[in-house]
Amino acid sequence: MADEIPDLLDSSTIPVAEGATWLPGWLAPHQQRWLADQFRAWAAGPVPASSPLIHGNRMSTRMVCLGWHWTASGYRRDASDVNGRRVLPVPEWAVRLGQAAVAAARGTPAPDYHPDVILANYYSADARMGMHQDKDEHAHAAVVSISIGDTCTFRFGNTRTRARPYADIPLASGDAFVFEGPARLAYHGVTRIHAGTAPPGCGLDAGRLSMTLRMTGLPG
Ligand SMILES: O=C(O)CCC(=O)C(=O)O
Repeated sequence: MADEIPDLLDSSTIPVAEGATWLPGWLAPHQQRWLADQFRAWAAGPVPASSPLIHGNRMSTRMVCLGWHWTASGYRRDASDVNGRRVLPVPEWAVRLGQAAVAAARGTPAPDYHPDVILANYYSADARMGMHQDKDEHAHAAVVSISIGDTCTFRFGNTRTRARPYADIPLASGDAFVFEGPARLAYHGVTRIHAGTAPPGCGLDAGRLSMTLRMTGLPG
């Protein structure tokens, strides 16, 4: 991946809100394929993909965590709700990938960005993610989301309420989305997966994979 990270400043950017930027077509097909292969390797263990419980209900995505294991009660090192094993570390290439995405969104290098957790979610055609804020982190640093496979409708809202105003964004395979600063605590979710839209060669035949990079602000 070292030489495969997209050029920092060579991608189109679409501002969605102050601090929120959509990077359509940011990753080439061979990069998407490579990331999909990484996900399959992560899902083989030590901690397999699982659907975390939220308020007694299972999420409809299948999640693999790196760096820290996420549960509805916060981040921990061991996947106590799955098999008790420690999750894999965040690979160095993923830190550089995150820095490249933040740099592309800002239009300036982002050496300050050091993601220490990846939440990778696989969505089958009927999976969704309800509107929520990412507020389990103790740091206010950027969230980077990368999409592979079927296009989804990604709803990106405001910081006050799950309701309007929001924008419905068709995140497609290879797109990245970065939110930070005034947009960091905006409510967001995935309202629909558009089955059959995964482009040939992206590494997924069906469904959608998202990789979300964050800084927890927790002591290493
Ligand atoms: O799948 C996505 O793009 C969004 C994931 C998400 O909202 C999250 O992990 O908090």
